[in-house]
Amino acid sequence: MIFNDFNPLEDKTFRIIDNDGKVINNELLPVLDDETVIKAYKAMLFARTADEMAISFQRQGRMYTYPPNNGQEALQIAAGMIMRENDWLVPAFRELGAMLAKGVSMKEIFLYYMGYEEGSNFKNANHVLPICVPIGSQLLHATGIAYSVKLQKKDEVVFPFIGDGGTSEGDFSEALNFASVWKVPVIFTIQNNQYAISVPVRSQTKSVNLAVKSVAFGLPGIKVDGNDFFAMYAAYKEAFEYSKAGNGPVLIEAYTYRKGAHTTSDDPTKYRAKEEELEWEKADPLKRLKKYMEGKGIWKENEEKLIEEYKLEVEKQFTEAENFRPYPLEDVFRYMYTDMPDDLKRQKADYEQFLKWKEIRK
Ligand SMILES: Cc1ncc(C[n+]2csc(CCOP(=O)(O)OP(=O)(O)O)c2C)c(N)n1
Ligand SMILES: [Mg+2]
Repeated sequence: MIFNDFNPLEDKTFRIIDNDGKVINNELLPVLDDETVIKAYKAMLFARTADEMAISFQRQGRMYTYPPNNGQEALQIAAGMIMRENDWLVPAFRELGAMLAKGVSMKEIFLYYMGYEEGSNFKNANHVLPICVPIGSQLLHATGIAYSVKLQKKDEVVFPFIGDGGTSEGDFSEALNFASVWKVPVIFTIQNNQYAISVPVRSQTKSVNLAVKSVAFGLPGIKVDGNDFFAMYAAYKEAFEYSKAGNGPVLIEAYTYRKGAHTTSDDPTKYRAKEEELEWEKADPLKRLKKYMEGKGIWKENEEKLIEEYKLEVEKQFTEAENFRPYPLEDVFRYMYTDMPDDLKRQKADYEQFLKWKEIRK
């Protein structure tokens, strides 16, 4: 088992290709045909293109605050390739690649960031929970779903995601603990992108790494190079087989880097050095996988042309989202309860008054 060979207590990191795309661990290289590797790269490239366009649309004032994913594509696409239709994706808010891989559309993603409820109601993606902003809470949902899966003897595995900062929340420990005690099928992924907004990991924990937190709760854990598509794929594959067979949960720390800002409201130059960003640039997941493919002579596509195609597709989906139905004030208050409680009714009436007052003042 790979998990046995990379003991997080010894701070080992599981890696298969280096920054130049060279295989350094041939023994554990997953068996994937060329076509599948190319498909994975294209999915990563699509996710990156879509992400960059989302930032641009936000900058144009055409949608609200957005959390960039640039740099975190490999681990997300690897997870997406392992998840089956009935497996559950339980995202936080920086899982664009995994959501796309599960069948969520960019139109739905855009609708979410325009405030529409329909941006959480995925038409062609099965078993995907809505984006979850209250840090850590989604892990409890994941353990709960897995408990129900086990109770109903279903063949489904649950894939929740959390950030490095999220591991300091009580919810993280509670979810891992009970998933382990109940021996339910959950694969927890920590996207350790080194920061929680401006707070670096070293200010977050005294643990030697984040995977080691699995030890206390009695489940297998592994720290993986999150920018190494092959290592992430191999780790997920093993975790998946293990959990699916009824052995209980697994914790994967995907060691990666958030290349962009925390959100479009953040400025990372205020808290991190350019040198650090340049150092991580060398480990960029797309560059690494492309170098691997070039080394094998299997990458023959015109990348510029591909990006142009992807941009047209994303643009089309954005236009559809932008021309969606009007946004009534009612929607802000409507979806939390079946019957709107009195205090929300009051808030809504107050806000309507305020809008009227603004209109009169014009
Ligand atoms: C319970 C809770 N506390 C605080 C916040 C504000 N907040 C939003 S993102 C964030 C940092 C999250 O960092 P991390 O878990 O590392 O995820 P990342 O943003 O790096 O993907 C915080 C503190 C929140 N959304 N929910
Ligand atoms: Mg983080």
